[in-house]
Amino acid sequence: MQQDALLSSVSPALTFEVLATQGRARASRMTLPHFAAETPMFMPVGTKGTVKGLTSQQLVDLDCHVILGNTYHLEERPGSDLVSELGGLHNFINWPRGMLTDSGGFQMVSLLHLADITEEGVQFQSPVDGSLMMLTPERSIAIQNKLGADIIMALDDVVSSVNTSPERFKEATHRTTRWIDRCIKAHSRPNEQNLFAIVQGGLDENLRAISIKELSERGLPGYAIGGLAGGESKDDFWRVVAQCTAPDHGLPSHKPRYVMGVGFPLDIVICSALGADMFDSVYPTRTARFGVALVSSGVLKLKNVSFTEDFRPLDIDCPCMTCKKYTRAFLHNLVAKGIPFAAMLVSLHNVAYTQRLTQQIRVAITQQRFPEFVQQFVRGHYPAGT
Ligand code: PRF
Ligand code: ZN
Repeated sequence: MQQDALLSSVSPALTFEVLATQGRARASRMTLPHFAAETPMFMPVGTKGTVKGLTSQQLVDLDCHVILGNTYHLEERPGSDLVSELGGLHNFINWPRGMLTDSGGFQMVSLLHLADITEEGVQFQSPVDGSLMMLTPERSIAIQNKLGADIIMALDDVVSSVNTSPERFKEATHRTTRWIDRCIKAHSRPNEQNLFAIVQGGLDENLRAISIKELSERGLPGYAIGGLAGGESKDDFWRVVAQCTAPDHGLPSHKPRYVMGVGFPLDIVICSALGADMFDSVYPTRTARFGVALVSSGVLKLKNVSFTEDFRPLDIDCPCMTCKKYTRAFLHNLVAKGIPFAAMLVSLHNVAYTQRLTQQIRVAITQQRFPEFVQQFVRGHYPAGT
């Protein structure tokens, strides 16, 4: 049955329709060139063109709607020219659904610690061969235009939300606005790819307000909330997300809102309650490689000897292949021996868990029982007295 949208926006390559709301939370459909995605949604990260440990088919089977690629890692190897010659990133990695590429600056700053940021762009030294690479707004967009993802991200000036001076936050906020205009000008495929802007401003309410206002005026198909999930307190994190999603003076409510770098289940639930629609993080797959499984009571650290004779699945209610076929005892044995197959099996389960969580959120909002869902989720994770 076709539902009428409560709020909607139409851009050349993206249609966003809010189908149900409860409080600030919303369940929406976001139609992209390669897929009609449902939100709130979690997007697994495939930094170098693959979500570590999982095949494209497994990601389709887990009902992932959009996955992430990264400009810097793909440009470094195999290079956007080669990917473009092979028909774009979708063809190259054989992924039929939605794809989003991040602009690259954040990864250089956060992972490499070798970045030098100026008005021109972000310069950094390749950890592979020491060569210098300069990522300007124009270059980031040119690379992303060649990769061909459904959603491309603006180059933003990202600074850590902790241990940064007020002057640097101010500079980064205004520079991000100046760079969005260079990104918009450089974007050569607005009918096929959607450029999202990224709100910055650290934990400062005034800077965030300026960033929200200036970026919203650009009328882009969607908006991201950046500069969070980097070690600030939960109170600060949720306060800034709440400001960015506020009905008054927040980001446009008829457009998708994406909180970058969020993958902890609790954060996905709370940010959805605050009105965010999209999330991404390496957390489910990275934590799987450390032998940590996500379950309704929190996490299972599979290295723990208590699992030696535990013949239950990771999660009795989980329909994933790992839970259908393998016991905790078997997984513990693989993890304890450092066998890579363990990482694959636990990654599969963790992505399944995260996808199921967002699906449950969407259904709960649609059925107008999201507050009860949040209560039940929190009770599962934090039993009385803990
Ligand atoms: N900017 C970009 N990518 C990101 C972030 C950001 O602020 C975050 C949050 N710190 C995760 N990924 N471009
Ligand atoms: Zn499972």
